Amino acid sequence: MVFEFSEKHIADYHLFGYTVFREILPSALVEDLRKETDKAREIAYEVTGSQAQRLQPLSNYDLNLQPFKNYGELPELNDAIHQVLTPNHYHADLERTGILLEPAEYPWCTDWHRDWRDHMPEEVFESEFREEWDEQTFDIDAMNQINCALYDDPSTWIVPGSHYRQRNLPGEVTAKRAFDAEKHRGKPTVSNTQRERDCLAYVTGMPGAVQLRLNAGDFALYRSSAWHIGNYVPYRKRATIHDFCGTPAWSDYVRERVPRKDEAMAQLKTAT
Ligand SMILES: O=C(O)CCC(=O)C(=O)O
Ligand SMILES: [Fe+2]
Repeated sequence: MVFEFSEKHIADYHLFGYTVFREILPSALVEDLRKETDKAREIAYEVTGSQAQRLQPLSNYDLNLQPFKNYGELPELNDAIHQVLTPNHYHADLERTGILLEPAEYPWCTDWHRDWRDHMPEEVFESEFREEWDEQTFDIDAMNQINCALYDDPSTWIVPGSHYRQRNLPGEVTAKRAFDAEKHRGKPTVSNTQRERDCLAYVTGMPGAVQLRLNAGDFALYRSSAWHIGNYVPYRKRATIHDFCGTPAWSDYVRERVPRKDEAMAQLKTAT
């Protein structure tokens, strides 16, 4: 089916925190991109090891970037993004864009998280970033991210509607904390099948979680402030373009906040 934009994409984005532009990539482009991501996979395993989750940013590696540029310029896609977000939003800055990949050896999952706030100790978030986070929750310029699947990809799960909640629910905190690095990420001491089950049990332990099922050529736009997770198995080939979707001002802000976080972390370390 040829992709057709509708206002439901806008309504869904606000209500659930994500929307999918189904089959928006032409098949010839998917094919060109798959060829390059086959190379990206080899490079990622070499650079990061056989459990690599991603290669990012693409511009750092010896790849033919032309198909990614063509993807970035797709008029239907840019138009759909501009309608859901604003005309100032752009994607496919190849100095940021990455590819998410399947692990080569064993299943694993990330922990349940909300990007940025869960990438630092809670006290650092609360003292340094809480105020701006609360504002960004309702700011369409902020916290937009994309996954664009080149193969069918059900790896990402999300809690619909959680993007609008500034405070976590007790059950969400409990579900997140059930993550065990040995059990869900490290080299398994159990079979791959058991590891897969253990990860799935952790993933589905989050209240309200739904699986984001993408088909090849689908483009998902989502609020990175929503609860989400990646759950990976080696038997399912994955090459999913992963990117932020920002305005120039948001891009500057994202760069500016990193040293602030580093400083707050260093201070916390000195204080403890
Ligand atoms: O694999 C995915 O789709 C999600 C990855 C993710 O959320 C992350 O690495 O922060
Ligand atoms: Fe994330």
